[in-house]
Amino acid sequence: MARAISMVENRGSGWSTLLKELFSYTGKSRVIGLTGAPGAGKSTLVDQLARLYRKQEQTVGIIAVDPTSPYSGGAILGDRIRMQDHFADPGIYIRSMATRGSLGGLARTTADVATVLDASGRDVILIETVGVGQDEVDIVRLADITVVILVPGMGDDVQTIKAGIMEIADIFVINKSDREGAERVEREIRALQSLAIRKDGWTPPIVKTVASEGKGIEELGAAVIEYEAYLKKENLALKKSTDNWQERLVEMLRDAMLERARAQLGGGSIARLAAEVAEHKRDPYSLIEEIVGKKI
Ligand SMILES: Nc1nc2c(ncn2[C@@H]2O[C@H](COP(=O)(O)OP(=O)(O)OP(=O)(O)O)[C@@H](O)[C@H]2O)c(=O)[nH]1
Ligand SMILES: [Mg+2]
Repeated sequence: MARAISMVENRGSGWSTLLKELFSYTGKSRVIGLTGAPGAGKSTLVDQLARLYRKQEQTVGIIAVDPTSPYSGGAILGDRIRMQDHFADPGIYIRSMATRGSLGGLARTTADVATVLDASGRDVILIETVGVGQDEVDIVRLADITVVILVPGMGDDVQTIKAGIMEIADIFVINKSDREGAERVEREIRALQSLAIRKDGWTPPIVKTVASEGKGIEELGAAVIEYEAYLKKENLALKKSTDNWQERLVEMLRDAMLERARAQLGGGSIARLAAEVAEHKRDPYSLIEEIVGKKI
């Protein structure tokens, strides 16, 4: 498994052959994406959810995305220590990804790693990502269920985070509810929810947790089941999956086309062309048309 994941992550030779073969075995895992500000308690919550699912005799795959990013410095060590509990349990597979800025998009690579875990027969896949940018929004979009984690006492947190992340939440978690202000955060979320009704008619529930003490975890598990039941009842699961695939296909196409254009150009020439444009020796518009072979 580790070798398969590395191959896919690094685009090692044979990666696409592997994914092609694996695809027919996928689509059975429940993929849950968890996102939130640095230090919100994502890893603690993932750890607790993993425990819950293991108790129900489900196998779990965990992908911790980009734990070495400057947003969450030191998390890798913290995650290792916290998750050591599980290391003896073959029912849990944990993988950290730190591929920001490398081959392909982070979202695509994460999706491909999830594909490997899915094909391996994991019942549940938990993806932890720091909710800060477009990459993360793209990552959680590939999940079947997206959990957005907020914490009290971060002032205008709800306000700042709402732009990108709020819309993608299927379930809200207010972690660190042992701290003062959990009710206020809940009120703020409710206020935002009353302004925008979701297209699918689902009102994301708000679950209060104290992850460090294992409180509220069963409620979170129940909220996940409730959402899944809603998708099923309303026949929305396939639609959601189709929407996700539409995004992913565009993304994959973009990558493939870019790769092809790069290969045609040969190494180093993008830099040379950029210099020519910078020196106004040629215009970028005709240049791009030439590269993609569209001559008007
Ligand atoms: N008081 C309190 N502390 C908590 C709770 N949940 C987690 N913590 C603590 O918050 C700190 C950060 O928790 P993590 O699980 O590492 O948070 P994270 O969101 O994964 O952090 P990054 O991956 O670095 O972004 C740890 O010291 C946890 O023990 C909670 O419910 N209440
Ligand atoms: Mg973490």
